[in-house]
Amino acid sequence: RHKQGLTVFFTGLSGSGKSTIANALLTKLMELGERSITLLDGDVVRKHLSSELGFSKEHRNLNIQRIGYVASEITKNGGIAICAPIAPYRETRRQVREMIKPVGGFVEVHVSTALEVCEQRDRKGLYAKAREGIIKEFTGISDPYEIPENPELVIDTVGCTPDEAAQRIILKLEGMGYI
Ligand code: GGZ
Repeated sequence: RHKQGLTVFFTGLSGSGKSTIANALLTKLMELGERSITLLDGDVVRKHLSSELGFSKEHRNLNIQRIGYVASEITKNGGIAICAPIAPYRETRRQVREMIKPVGGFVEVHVSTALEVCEQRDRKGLYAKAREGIIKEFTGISDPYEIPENPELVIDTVGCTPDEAAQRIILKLEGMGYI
């Protein structure tokens, strides 16, 4: 294959559906027989790469820089990196884009599921804990989330299955000539 590498960078609130869509995308890309694909999921990265970090602005940014660096190496070597952190700060997301653009493709996907919906689902019970003040600096509740201004794709999981969301991303990647 002669195609360049690329990074699909998800951003969105906790419980917005990033991981689910990222996994559906991973499956579809593998079925298409695409190049080596690496999933850098938020909580997995936190465990293996950023275990000493908390959720202050500085620590979140450091976490995202690390993800961005690993994704840029994968992209540079012609692979596909799928990243799925919250990445709440616009400036940090911009830095990651700047780091990856020179070495390959970059597609930012905003999983825009509304806070009310994420909180109502509350799959892991984190929102309830954040409301009670048990978890501090929780994105959307007691910490900011800066909405992306120019993402390549916006996906609202209300009225769209993970499979449909992943298919929209595939079409986008094909349209951009990345796959
Ligand atoms: C946000 C938190 C927090 C706070 C723990 N704020 O939905 P999850 O549980 O499984 O994924 C979330 C994950 C966020 O880590 P990220 O590395 O994606 O965040 S960032 O991009 O901002 O660095 C959530 C859990 O960790 N979690 N405490 N205070 N999410």
